[in-house]
Formats: sequence, C-alpha cells, structure tokens
Amino acid sequence: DDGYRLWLKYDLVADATQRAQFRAVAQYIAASGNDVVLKTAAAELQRGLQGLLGQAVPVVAAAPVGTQRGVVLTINPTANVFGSSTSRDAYHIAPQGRHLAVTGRSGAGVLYGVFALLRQLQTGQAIANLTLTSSPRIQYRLLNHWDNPNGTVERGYAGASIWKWNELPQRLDPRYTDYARANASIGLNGVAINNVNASARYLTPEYLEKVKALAGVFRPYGIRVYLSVFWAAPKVIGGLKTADPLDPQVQQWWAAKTEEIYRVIPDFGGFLVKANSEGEPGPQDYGRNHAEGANMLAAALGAHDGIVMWRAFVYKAGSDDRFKQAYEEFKPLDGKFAPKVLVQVKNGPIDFQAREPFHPLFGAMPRTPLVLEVQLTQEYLGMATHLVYLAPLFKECLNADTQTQGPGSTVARVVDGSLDQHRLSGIAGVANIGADRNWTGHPLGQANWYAFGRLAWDHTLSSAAIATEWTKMTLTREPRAVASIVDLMDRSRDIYVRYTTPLGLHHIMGQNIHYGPEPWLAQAGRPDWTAVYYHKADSAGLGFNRTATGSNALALYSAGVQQEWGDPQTCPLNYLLWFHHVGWRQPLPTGRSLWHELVTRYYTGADSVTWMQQRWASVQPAVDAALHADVAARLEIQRREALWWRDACVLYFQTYSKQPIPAPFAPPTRTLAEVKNLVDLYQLK
Ligand code: BDP
Repeated sequence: DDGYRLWLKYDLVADATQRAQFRAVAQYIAASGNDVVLKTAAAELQRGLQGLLGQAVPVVAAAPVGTQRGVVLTINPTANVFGSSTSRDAYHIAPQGRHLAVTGRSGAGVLYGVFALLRQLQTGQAIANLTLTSSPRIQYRLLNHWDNPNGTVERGYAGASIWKWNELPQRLDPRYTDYARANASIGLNGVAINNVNASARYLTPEYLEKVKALAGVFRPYGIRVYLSVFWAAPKVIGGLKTADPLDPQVQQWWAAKTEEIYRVIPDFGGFLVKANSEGEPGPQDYGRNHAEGANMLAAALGAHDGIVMWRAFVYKAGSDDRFKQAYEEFKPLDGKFAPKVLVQVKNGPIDFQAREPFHPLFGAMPRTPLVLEVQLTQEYLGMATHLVYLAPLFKECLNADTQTQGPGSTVARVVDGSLDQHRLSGIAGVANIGADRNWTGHPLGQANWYAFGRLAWDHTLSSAAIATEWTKMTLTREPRAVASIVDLMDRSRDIYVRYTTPLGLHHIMGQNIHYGPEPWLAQAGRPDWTAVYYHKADSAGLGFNRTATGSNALALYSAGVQQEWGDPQTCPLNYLLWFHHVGWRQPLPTGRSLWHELVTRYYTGADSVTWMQQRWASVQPAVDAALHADVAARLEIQRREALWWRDACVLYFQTYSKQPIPAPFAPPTRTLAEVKNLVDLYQLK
C-alpha cells in the first residue's frame, strides 16, 4: 500500500454476510438534473459501491419501478429535514420506502451525504435503516497551502508542491482531482493555494489562467479557490507608486483586479492576507491600520460572493512580550472591519508550538468573526518524521473556555459564530500535503488532514472517534489493532510535548529548521527568535513570568482565566512555564520539585516512544507490510530524536538548576557539548 488512496480505498468488504446486506440495499443510484456537484456525488457513490461491494451499480435518472432497492440522491433546498441548520451544505440520509434517500440542500450537501454513507460502509456499519442528519458548524472550511511558485512548500515536509505551475493550465495532473475528492470527503470547501508570504505572480493574467484551471477541477467537488495576496502587488505588477489602501488609484487597481478575477473564476472565494508581519508589506507602511487594509479589499470584492481573511499573526517588536503583540494591534480594531472581513488567528499566541494556551484574541473581538488557523504540517512537531496525531491539539484549543461571556464561551463557539451571532465563520488548516506519493510523508500525517476536515465540520467529534474512523478506513478493521492504533495516536501528542517542551516550555527549538532542540540559542535576528527569551532559565528557576509582576500578558484573558492561570498553585501544569517563573526546588502538585518533574517528563516522554514502537509492532499482522515498515522506521528516528531532545534539555537546564539527574533516571551518557555539536551539524548550511 503506497498510501496514495488515502482513506478512500473502497476495498472489497471482507465479510461476505455484510457485503450481501449492503448489496441488497444498493442496487442502483438514482440522480437526476444537471447540478455538477450532484453528478460528482453519483459518480463517487458508484465508484465506492463498486469497490466495496464488488458489483457494478448503475446510475439511473429515476428509481426503477419494481422491488429493487437503491440509493436516491436529491437536491432539495426547501425540504424540512435538515434540523435547525440553515447551511447549504446540510444533508439528510433516511430510508424512504424501499430506498435510501440522500437529500442535500445543495449538490455539495448531497456529496457530503454520499461520503458519510460511504464512511458507514467503510467502517463496517449497517446502512439499511440509516438515519443521519448533519450540517457543518463552520461555514468556510479551508486548507491553506504555503506553496510557492517555484514548487517549494514553506514548512512542507512531504516533497514539492502538488501544483505544477509550469504545466498549467494545459495539463491537469490527475492528482488535482484526487486531492479535491479527499478534501470533499471530509467536508472541506475551500483552498487557498499559495503561500501567505505571497508572490504577486498569481494576480497576473498568465497565472490567473492557471488558477482558473485548478478552480475548474475543484468546482465539481464543491471547493472554491482563494488566493493569498502580496500587499504591494499594485506596485509590483500594477506600476503604481504606492500600495496605500486609502489611495484612490490603489483602490481602483484592486477593484479592477478583483473584477478580472471574477471574470475568469466566477466562484472565486476571496483573499487571504499576511500583512505587516515578518517583513511582508502592508497598510502600516503607509500609516494605515489592518482594518483600513482589509476593508479596502472587502470594498474591491463589491457585490461578489467573496471574503477577506486577514491574518493576525503579527508581532512587531515593541512591547516586552511577543505574546501580547497581536492582541495589542488587533483588539482596538474590533468593530472596525467591514462585514466581509474575517480575522484569522492562530490557535496560540506565539506560533504553532506543541502546546500553547489559546490565543487571547479569542473572545476579545466579539464584533469580528475570527477564523481559527491551525497547522497540519508539523513545523514544530517533528515534521514528517515524528508520529503526532494533532486532533487532541486542535480539540484542546476548541474546547478552551475563554469565559469572556461567562462559562461555556469556548473558542469553538467563538469560531463557529454562535457566541456572538456572526453570519460568517471559518477555520483554516495549513496543509501538510506535498508531492510525496502518500501525500503527507509520514503515513499517519494523513490522519491530521482527515481530522482537521472532520473537526472543521463538527468540532464536537472526539479525537478518538475520528482516529477510529480514519484507522478503519485507512489501515485496518481488525478490532484489536484498531484499538491499539487509536490509543497510540491519541497519546502521541502528549508524548511529543513531554520529550520536547514539558510543563509549558515553548520556542526552544532549532533556529533555522524549527526541528530538534536548541534551548541555548541566545543570539538571533531578533530577541524573540531566540530560545532564552522564552524559557528565561536562571539560577533561581525556569519559565516566563507573564503575571502582573512580569509581562502581564495574562491580563489579556478574562478574569476567570486569569484567576486560574495566574496562581502557580492552580495553573494547569501544562501551561505552568508559559506564565510563571518557577523556582527549581519549588514543589509541584505532583509532589516533585520543578527540577525533578521536568526531568521526569523528559525521561518518561522519551521512554514512551519505545512504548509507541511496541504498540506499533503489535499491530504488524493487521497492517499492510510496506506501510507498517515505513512507520516503524520513522518511529526509530523518533526514538533517537526524543533522546536527543531529552539529553539536550536536561543537560542544558542542569547548568542552571545545578542539581543531579534524580533516580531512577540515569544521567545522559553524552555531554552537553556533544549534543550541541549534533544540533549545529543539522543546521549547517
Ligand atoms: C511561522 C513559519 C513561517 C510562516 C509564519 C506565518 O515559521 O514560515 O511564514 O509562521 O504563519 O510559523 O506566516
């Protein structure tokens, strides 16, 4: 199994009785009309049923008279079967006479219903009396590709970009269709195809033809295309002297450019913008703020059905703590954004670390719809080498209670718009997809793509439920193996945190590659790119004091959160060093001192990778041999590197704690200098 088919394998159902039951109710597919997405749905169901049931299933315009049983696909925007949801993507599956009816408010709704039906079959559940009503909780469910025009992918670890710009628009790689199918199967409905560190190239007529070709592949799957825009495009490709959003010529340029885009791509989704962040140009270059920039683009969209997603990932050096900087720039702008603008906020305040407290902007901008941005590509989580299932990370953020409107004001409710009654809602995942045959490099990286889509659709699903679905569809349906793999996946992120950044440590990774440990990093282009800025180890203790006696970033949260996190006694240990500088000998609720607890976590975290290897070994007979060997080899790398992290961090922090490695743990057999050499070697130019 080379992994190319992802979770859409549609292999023959092994159990003959079950197969016979399925066959009895799926003898034909009825679908009529010209809706292009409905046609996709019928074709996908046909493909799925033929594979799973091993019999040809015809697509017909109407259910034949007689006794045959089949699946009837219908679009019915006014049907009273979708519950309270008003989403166009809603679907309803229910027996209807001798048929099984899949009804959608739109073609896309039917397509999502078809994938839900196939999922039932793929996971071995009965369908004869299936009744299922579902609609997405979040409206805009996007992948963000950080793909560059030259074919590289920023922070991509699964090979080159899947977009072949030199071949487009004449040649359409069949992979584009498979990509669209995979996205639609998990409910995603948009893709921003280029890096947020954007090139102006995509806005030229030449490239818009290429983007149009991709949009044409995605359209039948209910997926819209979005573009990341380079703020200074009016200068670079428009010949203007300025990109000032209040300059009438600039406004006209964007309005004309937007018209041009819609002429080429009538269902264009809109713009994603990284501005005045990490050296990218933006409205602040002209003394304007983010809202003035975003609103100018919103105005350019005019009456077109498109949106602006304006990123809040900014950290201008200025205040004493990077943690606060996005909040400081954006919070005052709440209420100032045009109705078509959503502000896109990363899950945490720093940058996709293995564990972060939720971003303080969630709950703080009630008058602005906020898009949650998470990262599927594991930039800071072992790239495509370490097995880290990310649903628990996403869920931790979604379930976090901002308490801004009393208990229950979760990030999920901010994002899905229900807390503040927003009309628009969105979620974005930075894609982990590349040209590797198996799409994601690490075979289990596919699960992160899958889980993102499933949670974007329904953030109340549990990590384990999603892992179970994915495992059954992708790896095996042998019950003991499924249970073992799901357990392994569900613990993997906590294990990763333990051997890299336990107790709330953060941003202590290798400077250039964001991989491996570099807690000693003290010199970089900016102080907030070093590690010492964040861990603040000294002879007294460890951690960033963000209470009132420190940077007071904690004050950005609601009173309830401040109260819990502000006291080192009640602050969850997972966030402790995010908010407190804790003495080395300070006892923690675990009964151990900080030093003792830190060492314990590094050692048990690294040991847990051995446990992961054993677990994986135990499922060997139930999983494809080549795929099993691939993951086993990656786990071996993970074990080596977990020890690398452990040794680097305990030896380095020991130079401050001045305490021995506590029993029963054996001190590292290498010196700090040796580990540093290793890290340097990995980062050699
Ligand atoms: C950081 C990445 C950088 C991205 C940036 C962003 O290191 O490559 O450009 O985020 O999100 O995590 O804009």
